[in-house]
Amino acid sequence: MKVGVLQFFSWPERRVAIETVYERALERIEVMDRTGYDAVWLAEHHFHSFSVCPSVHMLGTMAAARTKRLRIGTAVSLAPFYHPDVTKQAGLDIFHHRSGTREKTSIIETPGSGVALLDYDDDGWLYIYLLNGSTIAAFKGNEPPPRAMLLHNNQDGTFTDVTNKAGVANERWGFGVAVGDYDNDGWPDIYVANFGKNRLYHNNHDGTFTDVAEKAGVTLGGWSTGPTWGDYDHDGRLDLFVPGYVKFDADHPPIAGQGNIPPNFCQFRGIAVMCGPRGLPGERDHLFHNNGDGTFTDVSVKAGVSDPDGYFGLAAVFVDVDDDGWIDLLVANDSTPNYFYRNRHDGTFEDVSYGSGFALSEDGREQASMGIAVGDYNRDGKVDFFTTTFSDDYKTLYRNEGGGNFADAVAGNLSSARQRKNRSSALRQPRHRHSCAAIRRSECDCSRTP
Ligand SMILES: [Ca+2]
Ligand SMILES: [Ca+2]
Ligand SMILES: [Ca+2]
Ligand SMILES: [Ca+2]
Repeated sequence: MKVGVLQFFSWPERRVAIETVYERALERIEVMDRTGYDAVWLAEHHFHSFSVCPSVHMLGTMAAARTKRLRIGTAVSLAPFYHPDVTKQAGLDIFHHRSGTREKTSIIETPGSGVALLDYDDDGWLYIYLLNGSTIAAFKGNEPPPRAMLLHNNQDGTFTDVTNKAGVANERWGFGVAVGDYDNDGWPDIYVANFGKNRLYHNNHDGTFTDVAEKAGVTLGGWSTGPTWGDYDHDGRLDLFVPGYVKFDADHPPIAGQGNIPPNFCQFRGIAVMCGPRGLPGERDHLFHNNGDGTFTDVSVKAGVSDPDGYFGLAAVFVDVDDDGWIDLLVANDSTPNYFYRNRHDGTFEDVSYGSGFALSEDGREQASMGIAVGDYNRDGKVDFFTTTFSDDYKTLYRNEGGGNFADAVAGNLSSARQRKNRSSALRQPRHRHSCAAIRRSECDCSRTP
């Protein structure tokens, strides 16, 4: 049997007269009829969630087509959203992200950068700040560095590059950005996490920014990644957490088999690739307390969030996980256990990563976590989390079960008994960067690189 499909896209078709839709559809059915088709499916795709019935276009075509020899079938699919790509018409295609070379010979060339949406001039419209990466050549001053881009919203669906006027080109190797009004002047400021010194762009209220990171004491200087703002101590001022990734020396990139780096830490599926993060020394994390006078104090150790083992942090978020009115802190770590720090309400945090179930996947395995999305997906009033991971691994949906406990909702096929067993097993694992070796070999591929 020869079967054809005639598709209807309900939303775009509404711009065309019904008669025209019938005529076009019947013309195609005529062709199918003449060319040996035995049957045709009239398939309708809806682009909104409130309509699941066949449209008049499809029903009319059905009625008209009954006179034909063809057998007619119908199907309605539901696509809740329609996302046409408007990059070019919005003027956003002028931005080009760069990160090293195509060969990706070192780990610094592999992660992406980040983007922030902010209304920096308080006109009620969101603007786009796109971070850029860099190259080893640019980092060493041998070529112009790639630039970040701030795109002004023209309020007509298009954007204009205002980077030069705003003074936010960064021109460093960017890996994360977070927006927050740290000085409570009502205007959002921008923190940029780089490889090398970080930026704190203070909003001058006139469409321009000034980098005050040095004066504020938040430059750091290693490899910083996805930062987050939050007032963890309830003093009314936003504080800043900055995860660290890997200690990397651009002049002496890690080489397989040298130093403390086993050759299999620089392989992917048996093929030699860049080294890391396993085998490389990790960069620590930093919590900066806002002093209220334009400066910050690094309180990481005192607060209990300094990451003394140097896990490979890529993203962080301040959020009240347990609904006690105090923000807690989550950190997505690459190839190492994730952190969940519970706010103790006294300026310090309790590390409940393992007991909560957030440190490892349901089968007791550390994943290569790359990012964290926040939202209450099951509408039970408790905020849930979705972490992105490396290729070949599943992305984990952490369902918040209340009381600071998570369940891995993706690996839901495991029995609750298995879950309890794995969680208690995880609790016994040593908190060590290479805990991979302590977990059963069959559950952990140590040759994997991110
Ligand atoms: Ca501000
Ligand atoms: Ca604070
Ligand atoms: Ca809390
Ligand atoms: Ca929930």
